[in-house]
Parts: sequence; C-alpha cells; structure tokens
Amino acid sequence: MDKKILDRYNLLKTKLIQWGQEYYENDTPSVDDAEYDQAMQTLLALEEQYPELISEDSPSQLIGGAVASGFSKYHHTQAMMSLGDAFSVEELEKFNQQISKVSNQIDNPYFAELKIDGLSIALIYEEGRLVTAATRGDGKIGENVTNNVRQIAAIPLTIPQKGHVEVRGEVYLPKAEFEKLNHHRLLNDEPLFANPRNAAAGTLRQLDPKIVRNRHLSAFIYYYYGDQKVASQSEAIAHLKTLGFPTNPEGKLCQNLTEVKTYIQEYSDKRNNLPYEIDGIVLKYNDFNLYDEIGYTAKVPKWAIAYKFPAEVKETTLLDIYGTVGRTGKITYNAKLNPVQLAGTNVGAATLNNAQFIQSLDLRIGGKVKVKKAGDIIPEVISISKGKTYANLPVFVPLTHCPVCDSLLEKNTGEVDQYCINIDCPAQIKRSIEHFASRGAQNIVGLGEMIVVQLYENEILTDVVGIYELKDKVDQLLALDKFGQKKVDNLLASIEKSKQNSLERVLFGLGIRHIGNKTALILAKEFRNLDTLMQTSSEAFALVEGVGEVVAESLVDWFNETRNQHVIQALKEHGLNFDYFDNSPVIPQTLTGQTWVITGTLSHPRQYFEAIIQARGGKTSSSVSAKTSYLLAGEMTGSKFNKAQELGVKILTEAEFNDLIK
Ligand code: 3BD
Repeated sequence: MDKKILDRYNLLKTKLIQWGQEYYENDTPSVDDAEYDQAMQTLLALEEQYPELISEDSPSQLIGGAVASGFSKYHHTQAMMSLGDAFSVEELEKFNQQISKVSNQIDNPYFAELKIDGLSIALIYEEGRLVTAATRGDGKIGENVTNNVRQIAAIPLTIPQKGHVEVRGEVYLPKAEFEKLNHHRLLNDEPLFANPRNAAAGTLRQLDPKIVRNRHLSAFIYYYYGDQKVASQSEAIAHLKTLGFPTNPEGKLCQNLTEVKTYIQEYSDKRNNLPYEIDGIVLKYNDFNLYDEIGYTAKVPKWAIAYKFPAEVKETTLLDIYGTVGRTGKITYNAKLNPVQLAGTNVGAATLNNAQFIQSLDLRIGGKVKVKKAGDIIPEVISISKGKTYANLPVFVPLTHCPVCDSLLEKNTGEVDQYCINIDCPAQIKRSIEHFASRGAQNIVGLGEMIVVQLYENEILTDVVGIYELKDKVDQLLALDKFGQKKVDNLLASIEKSKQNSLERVLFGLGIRHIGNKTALILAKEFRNLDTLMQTSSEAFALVEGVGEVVAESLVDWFNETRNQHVIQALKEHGLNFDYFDNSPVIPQTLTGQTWVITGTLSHPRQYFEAIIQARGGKTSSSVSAKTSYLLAGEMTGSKFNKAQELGVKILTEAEFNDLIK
C-alpha cells in the first residue's frame, strides 16, 4: 500500500480517537460534529478500500459498538467473499489467460455486471418469507439490519420459492435521492453526506426504520443460493428476476474478452447518465461448473474480478500555493484549489509535497491544473493544462523563509525537503507539544491539536515542559473558551498519570528525528533508562538490532544539545519516570487467564477499561462467547449483554469492576 495512504490513515485514526475521548470525557469536544463526521467518513472510505487497515482499536470499530448497539451481529453461514481488482485491460487479459488454462478455450463466456457503489447485503428467506437481512461486515460477521431492509421498496418481503433461499446484492441510494437528501440537510443545517454511498451506509445504520423508509434506498441482487439449482450466472440472474428480485438491467453475457472490452467502453461513457453510481464492472465466469476447478485464493474467487474505472480527473484553477511547517520543521507545500466535485466529494485542497515537485510540474498560481484522487481518496495535482496565457503567469518560486517564523529555510545535502531549523518556531513548538502529548507518546487525553494551539496562543503553554506546569495555571485554564472545571480536572489527571509512563513513551514523545515508536521501544528495552541512553555512543547505538547509523547519529546529536539536556532535567524535576517498565510492572496480575468483553455506555471510552484489564494480565475481546470470563456492562447494552446472559457469563457493573481492580 502507498505510504501516503497509510500515513493519512494513521493521522485520521489518531485524531478521531482523540476527539472521541474528548467527546466522552469532557463536556466540550474540540471539533464540531461536522468535522468529526467528515474525518470519520474518510476513515471509513479508506477502510472500505483497504480492509487490511482495520484493527480492533479503529474508531470505526468503536462507533460500530456504540452507535450500532441496536443491531445484533449476524454470522454469515457462508462468508461473503471479496473481489480481486483490475485497473487496466492488461490485468483483465491476465485474468482471462488464467481462466483459459482451466477451460482450455480462448474465448471464455463472462457475465458482465455494473459494479454498484453501494453496500453489500445478504437476504435470507425461509419458506418464502424474508427472515433476515444482514450487512457484509468483515465478510464473516455483519449486522442484522432486517427491520431497516424491510423498508426498501425494491426488496420483496415474500418470494414464490419455499425452503431456504439466500440472495446477496448491493443496497444503494439513487443519485436523485442523494441530491434531495443533501438539499434537505443543507436547509436544516445538518452535515451533508459526502456521496451516495456514505448516505446509504448512514441510512442502513439508522436505528429508526421510519427514517430509512423516507430515504428511498434501492437495491440490485446478483447472487442466489437455494434448493432450486442454477448452473450459471446468467441463469442465476434470470431466476432472481422470476422470484421478483431487482436485478440490474445492464448485465450482459459476453462470449469473450473482446466483447467484455466493448462493454467496459460502453459503460465508461454511459456511467454519468446512469441514475446510480458505479465504480467499475464485475466480470464473472458464467459457467458455475468450472468454479471449483478455477478455484480461490485466501478470500477471493479466481473466477470473478472487479474492473475499476480509472480515477476521475477534473480541471480546476490553482488559487494559491502555501507552505506549512511540520513537527520536525519540514516544509510541506499545499495547493488551494477552486473547489471541484471529484469522486463524490468537493475537493478544494491538495498536497504538493516539496518545491521540487511543484517545479517539475511547472505549477503556477492562477493556472489550470488537473486533479485526481489517488486511490479515489487523496486529492492530487497531476499536471497543468497549459493555455495560451500560461506563459504570462509568474513562475513558482520556492519559499526561502519559514512561513511561520520567517527564519531562513535549510536543505540537507542530497535531500529535496526544506526545513525550518529554528527550534523556537511557533509552528514547530506547537507540533512538538502535540506530539509529546499524543496517544502513541505520553497519551495525555485532552491535549490534542486544537487545545495545544489554544493554550499556545493564549501563552499558557509554550513548551513541552510547560505541560507539567499547567497544574499551577488552573485559573488561566478556566478562563478559556470551552474550558470547564471537569475538563480541566480530566486534563490535569491525565497529565499526572503520564508521569508514570514507561521510558519508550517519553523517548518517542521527545520528537528526536528518526525515532518512531518502534525504535523508541527497542531502545528502551535495550538501555532500560534515560541516563544510560544519554551516555551511549553512536557506535554502541548502531550495534543494536533495528537501530541504524542514521538513528544512532540522530540520538547522540540530540542528547548533546544543551537545550535538550535542560528539557530532560526539567522533566525529571517534575517527577517524570525515565525507566523502562517490563510488561510485568508493579501492577498485580490479578486478571491473568481471563477474557473480558466490554459493552454499553461507561464513564470512559472502551480503551480505558481495556488498558486496565490488559495491565492486570487480562485479555479483552470484542465478542461474547463461552470463553468469556466477564462482561463489563455499562448502560444501554445490546446483543452482547443478552448473549452473556444466555451463556451464563458473569456480568459486572462499572462500580463492581472498580471494586474488583482496587
Ligand atoms: C456490485 C464482493 C461475488 C459473488 C464474490 C462474485 C466484494 C462487495 O455491484 N459479486 C456485483 C457487485 C459486487 C459482486 C461478488 N457482484 N462480490 C460483488 C461482490 N455486481 N458492487 N462484492 N465486496 C461485493 C466488498 N465489500 C466491502 C468490502 C470488501 N469487499
């Protein structure tokens, strides 16, 4: 995966976790709902595209738990598979060749379908009646959304076939309905949905089926499983039609890849005129008899593939180029664009990386540029559109001075990036405080980007050491906008707690160049405390596995700076711990061997309790099973609570839990 995408994802994740904590722990979160929503939608879109990113601590999993507690989990009897991707005709040819090896034919029949940009669902019918509708989820476990799906007019509640029938398809919001919905939301000052897909997803997760009914979702069904057998995709579609299911009218049986290419060309052109959004074409080898022989890889059938349309490219005006300063002083150039609609969102900005990138494209302010979304998510400027007047526009000149503190920028030999090396640069100071407090570092809850900026601008917090002096500035804090007693108390408590962190967190938090959280952990384990680290030579550092020369030099340089030594001294005086704690710290391991599940609304976010449990040797899990030792249940519980009761799992309230861990 593209590193840029990964970085973007991790940044979003950190922010959302931070905002989530602020929301739960303070009366006033630092961002408004719309900004939170926008970030969450982007995160969900990334996870949708790169499911391998999803981990248990993803904010998406949290909202899954919190918002959707009204839905019970549904285990798909047969996993819902994924599809392989093709982005070019060459990749389709390769796919076809693999199939030819099995079929011994040059011409293979493919059923070509439009790839609807919606949400996958499974519908289960027993004795002709719709009994369950479930989302795809991770393919194995989805959510039971039966009551919502019953509101979709296109989906039949009864079918003329007895016995057990399972069908699968895509729920979507027609373009016209999407426009209507957003128009309505605009008038009511509600946050807009970024695209029809997000709107459909949001709708299907509504707890009130009446709202679902009014949104006018629709569906296309493309998969059938039942007693009455079918032998090919074309037969499956025909059978689905006779059962009364909505099937996509554009599906076509192609006799070979040449016909497929024509089909793709046809719908690349017709795409914008369709009443629903599509993001590609799905090809399925038509004859089911050969499925097993063609086979499967881990999750993906080799007899089907999704051809994805090339990213949409639009032309717009480059309104401005401006630089920003990162924590390390690195200058990033950004483009301000005349907003354009691209792949479902309004794009008004794009990153331009460094000056060399801008010069190599010859970007000029006021000129026309072509933009696309990389991986359909991150906006990118790809080229200029030279008009007659382009030559009259002023050529881009790289910054020579920091856009924030105006000190001279520098470049390391052999590198293209420019740096502001003024350690007093406000931009860097703000970023370094923010980094020090961040989740992966000192994990100070309530000291995110916005708050750091607010405190810095009010001259309450001007360096990292100042974090530990905030306790003497309660009056100043309380005088700030959006700061109540509870918020201040929580912040100060979190700051106090951070003093007891193991060495690797502070070490990472100091923001030493090239020391990420992994390297920090390696160093902490190896050298055990900060004093030893400070006395270690670069040769000795470089001997440690996972520590290269660049890291070694960077460490020694950093520790040699008098200024940095003063920072460490001051932090020591504030009582910060600089020792490495093994995994067997002073905390008694009273929960060893136990598996805990957390559900419902508690006084802290779920991660807080997970940390307490894990610190005491316990394991945490997201689902209740016979192996669950305890369920910690807050208010407003759902299916986990019921399941725990069914299985006789011990259920504790938050108060009981607090007693247990005393
Ligand atoms: C569509 C799998 C197979 C039954 C596996 C061949 C990946 C989303 O219109 N056929 C379609 C469409 C999606 C499909 C299959 N035919 N799988 C299909 C599909 N006409 N969109 N998908 N899916 C459905 C997915 N969804 C979320 C995350 C990862 N994968």
